[in-house]
Amino acid sequence: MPRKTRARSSRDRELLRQMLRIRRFEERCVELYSGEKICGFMHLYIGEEAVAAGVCHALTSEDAVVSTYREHGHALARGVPIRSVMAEMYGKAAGCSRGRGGSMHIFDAERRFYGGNAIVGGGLPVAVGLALADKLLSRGRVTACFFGEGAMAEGEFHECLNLASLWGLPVLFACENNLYAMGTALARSQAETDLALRAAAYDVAAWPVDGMDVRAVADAAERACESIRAGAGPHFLELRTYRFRAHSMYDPDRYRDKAEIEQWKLRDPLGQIRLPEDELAALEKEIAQELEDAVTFAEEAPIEPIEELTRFVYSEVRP
Ligand SMILES: Cc1ncc(C[n+]2csc(CCOP(=O)(O)OP(=O)(O)O)c2C)c(N)n1
Repeated sequence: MPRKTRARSSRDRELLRQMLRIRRFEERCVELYSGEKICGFMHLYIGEEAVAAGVCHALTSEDAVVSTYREHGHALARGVPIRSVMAEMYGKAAGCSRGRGGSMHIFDAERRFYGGNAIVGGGLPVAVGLALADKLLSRGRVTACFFGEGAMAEGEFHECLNLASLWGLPVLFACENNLYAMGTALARSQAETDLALRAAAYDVAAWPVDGMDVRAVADAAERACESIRAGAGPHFLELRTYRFRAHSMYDPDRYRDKAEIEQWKLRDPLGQIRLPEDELAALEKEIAQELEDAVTFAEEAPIEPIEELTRFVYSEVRP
């Protein structure tokens, strides 16, 4: 069980702040979705915040992050400005992907946040390619790649782990094991459910972590990053977590027992670090203001003019 204790350090406070920002951002997105301000697919991260907050805390601004379609939390924890994330959710041109990507394609090359990817497992080769470039250029950077346990059933996962291990690439494979790939439970689709063991088959250092305990996640990510930077090659963390909400906004969520969901909610990562009441209230206020500013920004941002719609389809540079 995660330890429910008071914040002891500035790291604890920062981890709690990031988790709370992600939670409040997504709760607001649900309201905006109901009001049809946000459209299209939307996958919520609520319940899994400790993973993004803990892993991103171990990275430097030089490192890279590659994510999935459930990436609002990774983007925010990475430092992608909340205004540009919210404007992207609205499909506005001021969004980080010019409003062309929406919820599943948050992208910010300046912060080395390389998506946002709708394809299950699609980020894995991107991460391995980024890490290969870093290794060839001796840059000493880490690429953190988030993906779900469902992606481990994809051929890309096996190809990527093999190459990353063979070439000693600086990748942190951060597997978010929330036990379900859409409506399919891990044990119903995979013969071996010990995910670290599967990664270790490629001679990659791998171990499981309590993904509901943000301190445990941050400790594990720090340890893995230190080892990767020291040249030990890729590392794999199986982050055991749970999504409190359905797979996406369209999922009626009929494949899980309600009692199971309630059981996991008792381990809500946000409840693990306690702050004195006045400090928590101040933090909530700060986040609410940041969020209101982001919503106002997105509301007021102009929609891309129709004449621009065919831009960015083909290269505008003529050879
Ligand atoms: C290549 C591919 N196959 C199938 C899908 C449809 N699909 C979208 S999400 C998903 C489940 C993936 O589960 P997991 O990787 O565990 O991530 P989670 O959604 O639980 O975060 C599937 C099968 C897809 N987007 N891409």
